[in-house]
Amino acid sequence: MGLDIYYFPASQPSRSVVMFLKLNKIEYNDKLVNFITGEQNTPEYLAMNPNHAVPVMDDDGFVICQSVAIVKYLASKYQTADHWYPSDLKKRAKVDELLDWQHTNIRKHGIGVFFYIKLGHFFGLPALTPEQIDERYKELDGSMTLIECFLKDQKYLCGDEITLADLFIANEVLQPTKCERDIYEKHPKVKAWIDRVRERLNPVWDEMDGVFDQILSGLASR
Ligand SMILES: N[C@@H](CCC(=O)N[C@@H](CS)C(=O)NCC(=O)O)C(=O)O
Repeated sequence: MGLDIYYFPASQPSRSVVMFLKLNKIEYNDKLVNFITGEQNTPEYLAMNPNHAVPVMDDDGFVICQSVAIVKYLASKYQTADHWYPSDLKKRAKVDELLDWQHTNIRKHGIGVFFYIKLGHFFGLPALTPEQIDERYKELDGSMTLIECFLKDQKYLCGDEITLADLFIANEVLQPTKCERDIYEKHPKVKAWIDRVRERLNPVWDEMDGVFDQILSGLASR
């Protein structure tokens, strides 16, 4: 029993949850679920999460199957540093605003590039045509431009302190950087922010990114 976290490091919301746990020194039991080989589709896993996805948290029998809800629960339960998810109503609403945005925008457009180029064939999807690839990068470019607007002249997305919004959005941006094109070419401001986030979260960021890279290298040889 205790805090069980079902996750896979090639999954961006999984990395956000696990990074949050590590950064806040919260003890948990590692439960790896390789969604590329279909481990999320076993009857036991589906009984816990019928939506067959990682991450999932099982806190002594209390199960939550959405990454943002998991991290908000953990932030409250362990009373983590206020900057992650501020108690101030208006500051918190700004973090929530960006967490909602990430799910419907950068997440969608980052996956549109990364998932279909790197993982699609493991899920039986046809390869994208060059025109489709261009279109996917164009959509991602739109998300990157929005991130620049959100940043204004701030250090982080919601001001001068790092929040859950930076953690989740940075992990979404990381995903398509594993493909061939340089997504930062037109967006140096986003690159500078990612570098700042990485530095702020290290060594945890590099540790998780390294495991993600190992998974991708293993896939390339299959
Ligand atoms: N909204 C969910 C998304 C979870 C999700 O889409 N997970 C992907 C990996 S990033 C997955 O497990 N996919 C496997 C599947 O759908 O079968 C969250 O934020 O937790």
